[in-house]
Amino acid sequence: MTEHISLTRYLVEQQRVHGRIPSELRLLIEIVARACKRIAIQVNKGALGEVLGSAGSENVQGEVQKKLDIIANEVLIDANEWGGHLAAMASEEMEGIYVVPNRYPQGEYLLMFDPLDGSSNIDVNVSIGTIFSVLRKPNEDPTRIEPVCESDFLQPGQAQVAAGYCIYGPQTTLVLTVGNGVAMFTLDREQGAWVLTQENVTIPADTQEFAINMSNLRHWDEPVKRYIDECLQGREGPRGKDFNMRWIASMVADVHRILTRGGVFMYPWDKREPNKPGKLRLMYEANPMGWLVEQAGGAATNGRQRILEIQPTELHQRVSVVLGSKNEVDRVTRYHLEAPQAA
Ligand code: P6P
Repeated sequence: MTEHISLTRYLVEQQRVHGRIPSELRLLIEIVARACKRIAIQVNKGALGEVLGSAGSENVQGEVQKKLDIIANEVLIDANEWGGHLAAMASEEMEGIYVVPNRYPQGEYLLMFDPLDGSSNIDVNVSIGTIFSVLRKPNEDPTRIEPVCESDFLQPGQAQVAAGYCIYGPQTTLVLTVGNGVAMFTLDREQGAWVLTQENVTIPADTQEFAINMSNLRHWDEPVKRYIDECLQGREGPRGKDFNMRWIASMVADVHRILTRGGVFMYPWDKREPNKPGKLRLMYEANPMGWLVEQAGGAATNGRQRILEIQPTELHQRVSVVLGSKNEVDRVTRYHLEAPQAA
C-alpha cells in the first residue's frame, strides 16, 4: 500500500522544501480545502436535503441562483473571514467585494471564487465544482489608510499565488497549484481527509478531443469555425486524424478531463452578445483554470492573448477561453491572429 500523503504534509513540503508558500498562505489553502469538504456534504445530500432547485434570486450576472450556489458561497465566506489571512473576498455570487469585518484581523491575501460552477447540472446529478484563486494585496503603501477595495483585485492572472478547484463528481477531488506544478487530492471519506493521489499532472501537447458547445456554431467567429470544421473533417481533412467531442457544461468537469487525459476547451466570443468578450469570467474562472493548465504544460489564451497576461478592468469581466493541450491551443490562437478581428 503506497503511503498516501495528506494535503497538510504536501503544503508543509511546498513551504519547507520548495520555499513556495508562507505559512499564512498554507493556512488559507487548508481552510479553503476544508470548506470544499463542507460544500461536498451539502452537494451530496441531493434530494434528501433542502439543497436542490432555484433560490428564487439572481446573481450579479443576471443568472438564476440555485440554492447550492448560495449555500456554497456562505460556506466559503464563513470559513475564511475569521482566520486573519485574508483582507477580502470576491465571488461570482456577490456584486461587490466582501471586506473582512473589523472584528477579525486583516491579512495580506485576496480570495476569489466561483462557489459552485456548473450549477445548471446540480438537479441532473452531473459533476459540478468550486473554483478559487488567491492574490496578494498590492504592495502596501505604509501611509495608506483606505481599506482594501475592488481595484486591489484587478491584477493579471500571472500574479496569482495559489489556484485550484474542487470537483464534486464520482470522486471528490481537489486540484491545486502554488506555482510548482499541479497536484490532485482525493477526499478519503473514511478519514475525512484530502489524500495526495497525483503529483506533477501533465497535459499531453496533442489531442483528438475538443470541448465546445456546438449549438452556438452559427454564432462563432471565422477562426473558431475553421478550427472546428477541420476537426469534424477528421482523417479525410487537413488534420489527418479523427476527433471526439465532449461538452459537460461544467467548466470544472471539462478542465478536469483535460488535466487528466488532454483535450482543448473553448468558450469563444460569439455574435449573440457581441459587446461581451465571452461568457466565462476572467478573475475566478479563466485565470485559476488558465494557471492550472499552464502549470500542467498546457496553454490558455483568449484566442489572441495569453489569459494570464490580461489586465483586468472590472471584477466580473468576461473573457473568451481557449485552453488545454498546447499544440491545439497554439493552432486555434494562430487561426485567430491570421484572421481580421471581428468588429
Ligand atoms: P453553456 C457553467 O454555467 C459555465 O459557467 C461553465 O462552467 C460552463 O463551461 C459553461 O458555463 C456552459 O455554458 O452555454 O454551454 O450552458
